[in-house]
Amino acid sequence: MKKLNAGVIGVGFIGAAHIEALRRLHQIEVKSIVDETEDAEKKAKQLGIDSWYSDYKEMLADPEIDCVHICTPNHLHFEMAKNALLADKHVICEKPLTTDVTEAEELVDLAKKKGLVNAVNFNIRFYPLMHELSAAIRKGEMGELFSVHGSYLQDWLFHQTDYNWRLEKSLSGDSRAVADIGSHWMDLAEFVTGRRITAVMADFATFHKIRKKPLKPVETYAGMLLKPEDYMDIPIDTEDYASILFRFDNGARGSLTVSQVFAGRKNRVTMEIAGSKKSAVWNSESPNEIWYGRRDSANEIQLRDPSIMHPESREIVSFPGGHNEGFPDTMKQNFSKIYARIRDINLPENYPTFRAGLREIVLCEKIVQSQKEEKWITV
Ligand code: SOE
Repeated sequence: MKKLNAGVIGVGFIGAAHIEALRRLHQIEVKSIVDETEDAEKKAKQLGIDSWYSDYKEMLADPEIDCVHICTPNHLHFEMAKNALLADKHVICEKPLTTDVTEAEELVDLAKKKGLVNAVNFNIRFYPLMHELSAAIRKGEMGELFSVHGSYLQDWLFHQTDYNWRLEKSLSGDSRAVADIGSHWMDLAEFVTGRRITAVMADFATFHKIRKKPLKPVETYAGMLLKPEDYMDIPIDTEDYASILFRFDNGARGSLTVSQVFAGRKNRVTMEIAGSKKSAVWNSESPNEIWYGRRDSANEIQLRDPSIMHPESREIVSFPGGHNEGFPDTMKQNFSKIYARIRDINLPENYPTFRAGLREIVLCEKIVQSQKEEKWITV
């Protein structure tokens, strides 16, 4: 099997997670990293990587790099993804793909024109029980779908002193909680149900209208280590919280609550689906089990066990039942499918492509519009 070389731009929390996931796959080498601070060499050495750049365009000029991972703040995604495609590299971009629809459309078109593999890291689909539920729904095991609801709750921005680049519109985009975590939930809801969201109605809230920004940079989830005296006051104009109502194309109804200030919920996605035969409930903090509810017989809990799963979900399980898999495994499974297609372009696009990235930007824009205009918006 041909060895493929990856280059990772941005090595904060999520870039390092990409590197770890890639290293757990066979015949992929993380050849270079890009870090645009003066710490590039230090970070590369810490990560055990021999090649580093402080300008991503230099990495794009390396003919040995097959696939570029973009793990930088959101406002840089468009330009980097575009230049990577123009340099004939396959691209895996963190979400959101861009900060507006026009840019995302341009990337979808360019990737198609170039015939290059393009993907967005909507990793939550790759919890094996989410593939399992998707297969069960497609095979009619849940019956007709009545409703889909859930939440994505975090607490890493709970304190007024919690700070991160995602709080700044110029780096992150017009929406924060919805674009950052709501987009994962909506991608999951459409993937699992196979249904499309057709209308949205949203209500946002910003509880910390002023936040205390550290006087030195902090990586995602690392803010807890700073002291209160190292901050300055910054007004906040993106949402800590949102509630959204949905209509789906089969008439199903739905709702989502996202919050980045929900104490005690670290990074918890819940998905609750009601069908005419049974209902299903799952959450990402106990990702190896799913609850099925019935009216006329006993409820049941299915544990992630490849020996009793549908073939399409069994193929993204690496360990037997009881040997739990979690967040890092979702990225490994996503990358495994993406790199398989880099090797063989005739394989199906069974991972989130730039079109899935565009879809989430469209949904986020409609949600922001609904919040501003205080009414239902058709998608
Ligand atoms: C921060 O909210 C964040 O890192 C998201 O950006 C990720 O997509 C999610 O996986 C975890 O939390």
